[in-house]
Amino acid sequence: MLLSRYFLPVLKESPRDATIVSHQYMLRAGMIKQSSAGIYSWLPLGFKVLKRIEQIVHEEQARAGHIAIQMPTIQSADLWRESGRYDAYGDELLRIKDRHDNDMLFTPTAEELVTDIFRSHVASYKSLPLTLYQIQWKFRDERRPRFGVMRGREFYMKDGYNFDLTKEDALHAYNRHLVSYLRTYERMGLQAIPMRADSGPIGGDDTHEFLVLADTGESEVFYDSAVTDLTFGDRDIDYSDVEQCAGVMQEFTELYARTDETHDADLFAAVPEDRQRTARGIEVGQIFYFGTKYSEAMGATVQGPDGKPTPVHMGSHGIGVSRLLGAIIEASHDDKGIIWPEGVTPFHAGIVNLKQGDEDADAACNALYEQLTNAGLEPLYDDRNERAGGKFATMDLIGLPWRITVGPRGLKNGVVELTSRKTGTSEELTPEAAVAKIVEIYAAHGIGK
Ligand code: 5CA
Repeated sequence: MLLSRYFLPVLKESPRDATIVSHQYMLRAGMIKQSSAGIYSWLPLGFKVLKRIEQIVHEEQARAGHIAIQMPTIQSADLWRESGRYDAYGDELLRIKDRHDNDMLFTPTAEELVTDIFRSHVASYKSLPLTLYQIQWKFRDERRPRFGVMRGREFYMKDGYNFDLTKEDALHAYNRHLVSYLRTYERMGLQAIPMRADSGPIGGDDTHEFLVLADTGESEVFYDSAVTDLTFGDRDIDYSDVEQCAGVMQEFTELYARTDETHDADLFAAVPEDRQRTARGIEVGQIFYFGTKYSEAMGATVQGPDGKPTPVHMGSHGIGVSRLLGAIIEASHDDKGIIWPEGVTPFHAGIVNLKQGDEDADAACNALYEQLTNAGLEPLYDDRNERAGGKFATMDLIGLPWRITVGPRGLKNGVVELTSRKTGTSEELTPEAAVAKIVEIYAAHGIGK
């Protein structure tokens, strides 16, 4: 993409109503624009990151054997009356009337609708296990929408639903989700710690939230510092292997890690004192096992091996896709702007031409652009006729992990400058070596050709 042709409405000043850094940078980098409280338009740069995150979620869901569907955002109230949640959900549920005076609602989550799809089409235990998921806009009429995409009213969420014959099978689905979420977040450059939580309006007994530690997080968390040493890495997981998934689940949840809702002072006191930590965390996902709560209320049964109708065991599993942009920025930024992890960056490298119009500099930039593109990467070339300082400031603000700076002086010596956004360190390399290095770094993340 040529910056001169892009739509990147950066702001010099931070808007006054933005109090946390991710919100400020998302506005300043021209990623989002508020349309009303807690509701945003996604401008090109923000939309690109949203799609990168969505793509990682899809890939990891596929790896775990889950099947993508898409359900409507507007649903009939009748299904919600069957489960009892039409009234129980309270003021966060946006209730709507259509022209025929039918009660409708904007989906805050989709347990009812997916259970209706299941009961209409699945009759036998032989079709199980089954996990259906979607990535879809949700609406919750939050009392205090704030912090930009962190607590929106309209937000983008991955919601998945497992259907299993027995509790044991459903607990495997729970563990499988936990494992696949660990991998999903790590690909985004995040450490998200599973913590025992409270189930709220979704219901059920077993639930874990995934928290990214950050000072601006809305949850207070208590944990054993040893949990932050755990990494998922490139483990080879067979998601159908019950014991393997249970083993990983055990490994990542046996140390003390809880949100304030489930915090237990006595258990916490048993953690070695020098490892007791209290911090803030951003909830980027939550998994639930709620057994037959919805299947019994809505008659979602299958014929079991004994020929008898059996209500299915279910759970639901969410990832805050749009919230993740905020969480990633909270976890990865400095005073100049965002520092995108390679896995989610909107563009893979920025090319800064120090002397637009100089024949050699223009030719070198065009060649770099072409080589990176041919390698399956997306560069952003700042080809504007602007001061170098302004170009650097924009690149730092939008946070591309790698910047190649091209100027006539360096080119006389056959070199360009490659700068890491994260460390700020630069090295002089031939243009070919700079491209090769960037290609190699992204290849390690499975990105590029
Ligand atoms: N049905 C279940 C699982 S799909 C469910 O709705 N879970 S949830 O309520 O925990 O939401 C899933 C994730 O969506 C949360 O972990 C959070 O990351 C994100 N989320 C929830 N509310 C908001 C909001 N108002 N703004 C942005 N993200 C949100």
